[in-house]
Formats: sequence, C-alpha cells, structure tokens
Amino acid sequence: EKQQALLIESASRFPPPQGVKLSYGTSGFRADASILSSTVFRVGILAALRSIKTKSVIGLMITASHNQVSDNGIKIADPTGGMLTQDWEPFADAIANAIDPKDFIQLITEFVKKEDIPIGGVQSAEIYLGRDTRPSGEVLLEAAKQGISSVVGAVAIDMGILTTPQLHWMVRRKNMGMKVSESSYFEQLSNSFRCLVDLIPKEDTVTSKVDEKLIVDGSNGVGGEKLEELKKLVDGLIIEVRNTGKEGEGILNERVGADFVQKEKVAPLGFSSNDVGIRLVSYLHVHTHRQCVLRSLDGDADRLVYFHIPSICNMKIDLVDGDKILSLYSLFIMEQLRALSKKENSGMIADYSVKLGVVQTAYANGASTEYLKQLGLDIVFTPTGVKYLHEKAAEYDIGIYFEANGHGTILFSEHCISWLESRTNEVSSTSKGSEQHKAALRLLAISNLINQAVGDALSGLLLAEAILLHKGWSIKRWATLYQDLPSRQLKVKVADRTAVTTANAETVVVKPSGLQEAINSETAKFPLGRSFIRPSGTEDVIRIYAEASTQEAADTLAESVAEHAK
Ligand code: NG1
Ligand code: ZN
Repeated sequence: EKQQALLIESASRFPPPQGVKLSYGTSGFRADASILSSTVFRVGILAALRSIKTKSVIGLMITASHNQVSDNGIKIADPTGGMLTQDWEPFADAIANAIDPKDFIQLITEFVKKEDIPIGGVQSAEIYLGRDTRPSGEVLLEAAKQGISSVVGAVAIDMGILTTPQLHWMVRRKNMGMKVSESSYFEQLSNSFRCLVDLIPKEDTVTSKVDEKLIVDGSNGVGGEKLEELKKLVDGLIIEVRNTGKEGEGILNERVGADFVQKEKVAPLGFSSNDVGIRLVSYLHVHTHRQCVLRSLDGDADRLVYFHIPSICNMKIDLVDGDKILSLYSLFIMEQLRALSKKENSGMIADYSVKLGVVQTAYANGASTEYLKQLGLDIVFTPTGVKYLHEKAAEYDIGIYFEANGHGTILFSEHCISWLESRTNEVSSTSKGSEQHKAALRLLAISNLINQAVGDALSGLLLAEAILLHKGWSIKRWATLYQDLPSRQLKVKVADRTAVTTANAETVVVKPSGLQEAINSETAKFPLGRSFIRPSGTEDVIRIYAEASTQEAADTLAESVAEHAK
C-alpha cells in the first residue's frame, strides 16, 4: 500500500515521452538526453527491484558511450558486474514504454509478484550510480535517485563521474565482499601492470624500448580524465593524453574516439602528421596512440583501438583493432600456458589442461579468424553485443572475447585462478624463478589487471603495453601479425529496423525474405567476398559489413548490399 502510493506519487513527476518506443538494446536505453528522464527514473526502480531480488549491489550507469554528446543513456550492471540478465529486458522495455500511470503501476505489481520480490522486507537494496561527463548526466542522475528512493528500503550511492568499466568493476568487487573505491581500482591496475613488467626476462628489456611514447585520444570524455590519474601510478610508460575533454579541447566523440577511428579509418582530431611513427590509441570514450603508435579510447572508456600513421604524406592510419588486440592477448596467453605445461625438473606439472577459448562476432576481420585458427585456438561466434560474447567466454577456463571495435576482455574461471594460485604456491624453492613459475605468475597478474566485469580501455591498454614491452614489439611489428582484409561498414537509416531479422550469429538474413539471396549473389562476385547486414541495437539503422580482397571491391560490395537493404 505504502509502496503503491509512493510509486504513484513519484511517477507523476516523470511523465514518459510520447510517440517514441524505447528498447533496452545491447547497451541499455539510449536516446536524445532530453527525453530520457522518465526512462532513467523507471530504470532506477528496476535496479532497486533487481537489488532486492539478487540480494546484491546493482550498478546503474548513465552514459551513451560513443554517441553524440546530446544523447545519453542508461544501463544496468548485474551483481557479477556483467550486463543485466536478458530475462529482465522485456520488463525494462515494458515499464519504459508504459504511458498510462495505471499500466505502469500494474506492470510493476505483476512483475514483483511473478519474480517474488520481497519489497519492504528485511532485504534492503543498494545501487551504485555512475555517470560519464555528458552535461545531461546530472539531471538524469537525479531522476535515477528518485526512482530508486521510490522503492521502500532502496538506497542509491553516487559513485560520481566514472568510466563504465570502473562502475562494473566496483559492483563486481563489492559483491565479492571487497572494499570498493576508485583508488583501489587504480592501484589494482597499476600493481598488476608492474608485476607483468617485473616478470619480463631481463635480457629482453634492452630491446623493448621500441616506441618511445604512447599518445592516447581520450575522445573528449571520461576516459581521458581517468587515464591522466592512472598514469601517475604507472612507471615505465610515457603516456600523453589528447582530447581530454578539458575546456576548449573539443566536443565529446566529435571526430574523435575509438568508434570514429575504427569505423572511418582516419586519425582523430588532435593528431597530425607530426605523429608519424608514434603509437596512438583511441578509446570509445577513449582512444590511444603510441609515438609512432596511436590508440583511441571511446566515450565511456570501454573500447580501445590502436593505430599509427605510417606516412607523413597523408593521414591514412594503420588500424590495430579489437581483433588484433585479441590476437596479441591470445598469443601471449598461449605462450604462458605452453610454458606452464612444460615438464621441467622443477616438479611442477600441469595436472589439468586449461580450456582456452576465443569469442568473436561477424565483424571480426576474416584474416584475424584465420590467424587465430592457425594458432590452434577454439573460436566461436556470437551475435553483436558484449552480453553475448561475455556469456560465451565464461564457458572456458580462460575465455577471451573482442568485438572488432575494441570492446572486449578476458575471463578466468574460479577453478583456473585457484589452480594457478596453487601452481605458484606449491613450487619448491628451487623451482621459484623457473619458467613455469613465472608463467603462472604472469597469468595471475593478467587476471588481476584485466577487468573481468566488462571490457575496459584502461586495463586493456595496460595489458597490451605490458605484452608489447615483454616482446619488445613496436606497434608496426604487432600490426604485421596478419594483414587485415579490406573491409567497409555502412549504415542506412530505416523507419523500422526490426523489419530485418537474422540468424547464425547475424550472418544470415531471415526476414525480409529474398534479401539473403540478393546478398549472396552480390557477394559471390568478389574474391574473398563476405558480407552481412543486421539491425543495430543502439541506433535506428541497418548496418552493412563487407569484406573483399581489395578496398575497391569491399566498398562496391558494401554499397550494392546497402542498396538491397534500403
Ligand atoms: P550496434 O549499434 O548494435 O551495432 C554497437 C556496436 C556493438 C556494441 C554496441 C554497444 C558495431 C558494429 N556495433 O552496436 O559492437 O559495441 O554498439 O556499444 O561496432
Ligand atoms: Zn562505450
């Protein structure tokens, strides 16, 4: 009764927008920030219910990642730090779109009953709130707080401005019974990075000063700001952050960021031909690049791609995308596993074989898949969207997943971690310092460095850097692991993106009928041709991907497939 009254009263303050249908896509709700207050308020309620139901801390992140600055969005972190369970997505859609307040209340009442959620009981609810640097964040934060406090016994804790992966990391860690703060996040990353660097064989370190400097494109978002803080704790890397989002530096995600760099294959603003030969990085909410190597982060710092500008003559970039990051990680982890299973005289014997798996999507460059196959890896494909990749990767002892756009991470099973721990503890003093011992320590350090809740540009960057230092590789060397097949991505605006449905990890169009046949016949015209279309989960568009033996062929194929999709 009291609960109903509270909901009715608070809901009236946040009327839903008319004439828009919102859906909880691959990354929560996203839309123009001006229409989102009601949605965020309602997701606040959902988060509180989820917290009571799971008896755990739930995270609520206000961000629209690589979308333009006027957009915003909201997504939920489940108790493990992963994305909201898919079972609750229909409820999220239903309450976000309920116009009539009575329907809204009824939806909640029914759901609470169906899920048997003990509101007002002994179980309290705790929700961690985070937001990126978008100006609309503050107003939406307030809406979320009001949604949360309209559920009896629910408490919102504002964790401030954070990257998306930071918030997911905090939720995961809190639910593992550990203390949580931003400084513990930075410490864990920098300590485990140091650990990996200390384990680099000494004779190799001389050669490893290959790229002097790492220049990071912060996408004018939260990632740049956080990297500035993290870099103070990281020895052994010279990091320069550009597009930090400070006054006068430029606009969030406007011609900057990992999404821009990866899709457009051009250098972000703030990078010039003076950066030739540097390692550059770009992240979605952050990018990175290294002197003669660049990298790029994205708007909420959950994506990471590297690039470099090979020639002074033009600003064409050589992109080192998520697939290549995945390949670097896979290669290094395989090497450590191989070292671990070698029987030395140390008595340390690998008594179980670690199941290592790699997860990609249809966007993975065909050359990367070929390369990983040749390494002898087990590769599986899922639909686009981190939740699918993450779920699949969790089936392995060590599961590595990446989307081509730089979103990915590495998951270690509990069993694997305790096995590695026992490997490092049990060894006799004589085998300390053996190759096996070091390999186990490296794998443990990786498990601490990499954000196992969700893809994280900051931790992903440090891992890539540690491996490059270990191998003494420049970005150029890394880029030559394999040569990408030329590819092209296009999108077409459509009135109803749900008109297209797909199967087989989105590689085959099911509806409308006949479309797949048309795509097949276009694709067959090109050597090494591969093409697919799918509805975006985050925008009102159909996305087209094409790959072929030359850039011209990939472009032509993409355009002709796009014609069929219109
Ligand atoms: P959509 O809009 O569903 O293609 C995009 C990315 C996904 C994922 C989500 C969430 C591409 C082609 N798609 O999804 O991989 O990262 O955004 O951010 O890059
Ligand atoms: Zn993002």
